[in-house]
Amino acid sequence: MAKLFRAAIMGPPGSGKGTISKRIAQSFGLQYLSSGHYLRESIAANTEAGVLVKTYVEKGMLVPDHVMTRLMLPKLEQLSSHSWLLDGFPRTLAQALALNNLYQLDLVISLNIPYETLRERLSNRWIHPASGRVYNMGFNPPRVQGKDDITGESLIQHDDDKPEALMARLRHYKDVAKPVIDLYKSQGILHSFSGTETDRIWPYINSLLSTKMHTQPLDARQSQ
Ligand code: G5P
Repeated sequence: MAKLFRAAIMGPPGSGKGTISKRIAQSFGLQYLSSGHYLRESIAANTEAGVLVKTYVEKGMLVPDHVMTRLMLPKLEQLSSHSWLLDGFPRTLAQALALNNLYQLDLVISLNIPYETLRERLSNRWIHPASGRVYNMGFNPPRVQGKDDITGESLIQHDDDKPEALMARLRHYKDVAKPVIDLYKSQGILHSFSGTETDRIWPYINSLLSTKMHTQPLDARQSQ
């Protein structure tokens, strides 16, 4: 059996973690787990965890570490026989250390995107709440304005993309991410990518993953 591959992607709100993660999952067949999507799903389903995390997410505040690890680590246990990619977890040093106790990551991608780009992207972002599909009115618009491509249901904006919450999210990110980035740098698994366009960053990430996983992307294999 091929060795399992464990990766995480980090970056400030709006840096393209979700967009890139979906491309990685599709191209390389990794299971993809987004902490933000999982939290929003729990909120929408009004689960016990959803009720607990709702106020934090709406204000753009980080959910406390013990709550996050209690939610995410059991999800990972369910994926124990799969290669996976984490989007948005770990976010803090405490989360990274809790993850480290259970799994050795093979690779961490860190996205460095200028502030102005982040602000513009998030104010144009629309979501299909049931599936987590993300649209951007400029970069990745839905076929019919305001409607999900697959279901035709209405799109919404996140409460945490509204201006006050957004500023708080961007400010916090830097402080909290620094020790996590330093940890992964010291483990020799951090790969940073800078730029203003996901489509320009993607080929570098695609090529890195092809090398690290010693495989070609699924779409390339299928076309052979
Ligand atoms: P999330 O959901 O993890 P964020 O805030 O880290 O939220 P977000 O906002 O989902 O991350 P992203 O995934 O980095 O952003 O970016 P994306 O969604 O792919 O792209 C953003 C927009 O830009 C989209 O509309 C996309 O189409 C567009 N776009 C992408 N590339 C380009 C491009 O090249 N050009 C253009 N023009 N547009 C582009 O977490 C949400 C909340 O959950 C809690 C926190 O409260 C958090 O605020 N939470 C946690 N709390 C504690 N610990 C954790 N580990 C937590 N994880 C989540």
